[in-house]
Amino acid sequence: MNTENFETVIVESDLLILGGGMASCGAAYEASHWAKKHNLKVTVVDKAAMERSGAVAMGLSAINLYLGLAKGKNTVEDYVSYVKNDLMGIARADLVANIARHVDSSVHLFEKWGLPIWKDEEGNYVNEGRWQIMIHGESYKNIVSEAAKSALKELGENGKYYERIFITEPIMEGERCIGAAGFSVRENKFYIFKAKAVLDVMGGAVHVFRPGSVGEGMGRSWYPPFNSGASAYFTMKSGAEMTCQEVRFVPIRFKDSYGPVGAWFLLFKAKAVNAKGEDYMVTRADELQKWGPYGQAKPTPANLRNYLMLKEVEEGNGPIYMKTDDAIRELAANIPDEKEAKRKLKELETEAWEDFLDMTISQALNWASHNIMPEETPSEISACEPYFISSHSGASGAWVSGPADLAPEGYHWGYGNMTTVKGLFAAGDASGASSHKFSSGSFTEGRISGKSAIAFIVDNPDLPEISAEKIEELKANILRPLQTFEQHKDYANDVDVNPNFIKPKMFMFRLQKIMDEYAGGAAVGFKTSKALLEKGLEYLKFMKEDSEKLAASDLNELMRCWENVHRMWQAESHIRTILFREETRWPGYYFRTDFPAINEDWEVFTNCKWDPETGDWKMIKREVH
Ligand code: SFD
Ligand code: AMP
Repeated sequence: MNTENFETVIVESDLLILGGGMASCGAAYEASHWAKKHNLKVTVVDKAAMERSGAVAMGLSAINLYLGLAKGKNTVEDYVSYVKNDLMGIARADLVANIARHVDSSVHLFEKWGLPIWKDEEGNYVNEGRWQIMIHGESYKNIVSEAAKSALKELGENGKYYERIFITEPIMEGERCIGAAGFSVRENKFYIFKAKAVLDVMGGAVHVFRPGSVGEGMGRSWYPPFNSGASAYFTMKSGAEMTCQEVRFVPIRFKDSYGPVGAWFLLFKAKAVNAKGEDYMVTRADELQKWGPYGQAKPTPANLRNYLMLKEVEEGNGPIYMKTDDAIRELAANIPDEKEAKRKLKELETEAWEDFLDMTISQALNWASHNIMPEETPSEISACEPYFISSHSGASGAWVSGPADLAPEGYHWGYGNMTTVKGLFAAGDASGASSHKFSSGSFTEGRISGKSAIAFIVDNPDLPEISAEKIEELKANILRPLQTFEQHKDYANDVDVNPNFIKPKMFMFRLQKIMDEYAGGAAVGFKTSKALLEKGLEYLKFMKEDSEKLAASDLNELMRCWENVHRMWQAESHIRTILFREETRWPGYYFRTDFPAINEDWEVFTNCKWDPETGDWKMIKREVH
């Protein structure tokens, strides 16, 4: 593709929201309200179409964070202690509490906008577990994005959203973030977005590690492969301090199609067993003692539940099964009336299928194509490849300022959810150390950040300039893979094998191989060590050099090139942080064979920061208050 005919489009805004997912929708909704009062512009940019973009694209079957504060069901303190235990002590209580105290109102908004929430006979929400409520959520994202777009439209000319624009790079003026550069994935257009404040909400990172689904299954994953590390790249490249970059999330999922397990464990009360029919949570309970106070926490932290299962697999006791059949039978067993029992059974079967049809359609297809009827046949479950997602049970992301009234010394620098870079905010999967926010909490954190970013803009009303020279430099660099391909494509007769360049797919395979084998991926049972990590870093250095030679034959491949550069940065910060933390704290997420135990001295946040001036990485310990 010729890059000479690319138009440069410059968009000026006050608040720039990058990404169109749950946190973005919350931010757009809330910021529009405050922007109207101050006559400010709000712009949202999504690489996809907001109606079905991000992790909620396929829908969800539960809202995993709802406290029910008004009904006195739970307290914010209960939630904070649940999250801290689940993350083995490593969580920012101020951030978690801030989201928890506001999340119920977001859920009530979803309902008002038309999201069907399950109700019991008294009209109360139906809980899946203590914090989770059931929804008929196939259209969850359509509903939420419609509300966000309506809020932007209320601003008239001051409210805009751009879809199918891939954000590639941050734009800085000294130590302040003043915008972003990207390109359309449909038209020959290069974009510069200028802004007074920027909110990074581009989701988590998928496909950094080699997935279980390879070959014909490639592209299937639990979290969307379209969330490819742009959030972390953006904050790191801006020079922002990151936290918990070692805390990946390894979900247990229905094998190969990635169906989530929450509804099965919590709503249906199913058990997971090894091939001999043993419940490893019972038979291996003693092994929890080794993991400090967290081994005794209730519920058992997600990573420790994983760990016990991984031990079974390691000892050759697989396959591991979710006993869907027993669960359904037991739930219908105590109903004396035969007709009523039959009706209940049918209802449970429907709910079982809806759980996946609402959220992970491939899992329902898997059942259908393997003649599985959940009421009769148990299903295999397994540990997935690692994901970077701080809104669930991982924690990686930007280190952000906490709320003025809750944040202790050192956790607060003026504007809530601002990163350590002036004018750059982060929320949802982009902000770290505030796990278990899920869809509702990410939307809520987006609201908090949107409001706070508007306050920043009111205090910093100047719109910084970006020089024409800078714009041309960004454009040339971002479009370079198209030129590289054009220049060398005829050298070889196979576009995938050419000594002058590397295609993004091959680049991704190489990255995934390094991460899987050296950084404790699924293939090596999530185990790693100093020696392996250092070797991995050595290979990543070569990858960084080769990234200069990425080549793209069209706009879609250009996006793939940059997605993989983003993944590579996530990978490097991950390896560096695992290396820094000399202990094993989350044995079911990754295991340091050279430091195989939890160590009190490491009950700290391990942060990192890339220096845009020198290109050096700095590793930092921060206290857990
Ligand atoms: O059970 C760029 N999640 C669940 N949350 C729940 O509340 N209940 C559930 O039942 C959940 N389950 C679940 C969940 C996710 C998935 C995939 C499944 C099941 C199958 C988690 C939530 O979905 C998640 O916490 C939030 O969505 C996180 O919100 P946010 O805003 O941080 O991320 P996003 O929604 O994925 O949006 C990201 C956006 O960024 C865009 N983007 N835009 C421009 N340029 C780039 N370079 C970009 N890169 C990405 C995306 O297009 C998107 O708009 S259960 O299994 O846990
Ligand atoms: P998942 O489907 O695994 O994403 O989980 C959905 C929700 O249920 C999350 O809040 C999990 O933390 C929670 N959850 C899943 N499995 C269990 C379990 N066995 N015990 C306690 N909580 C769980």
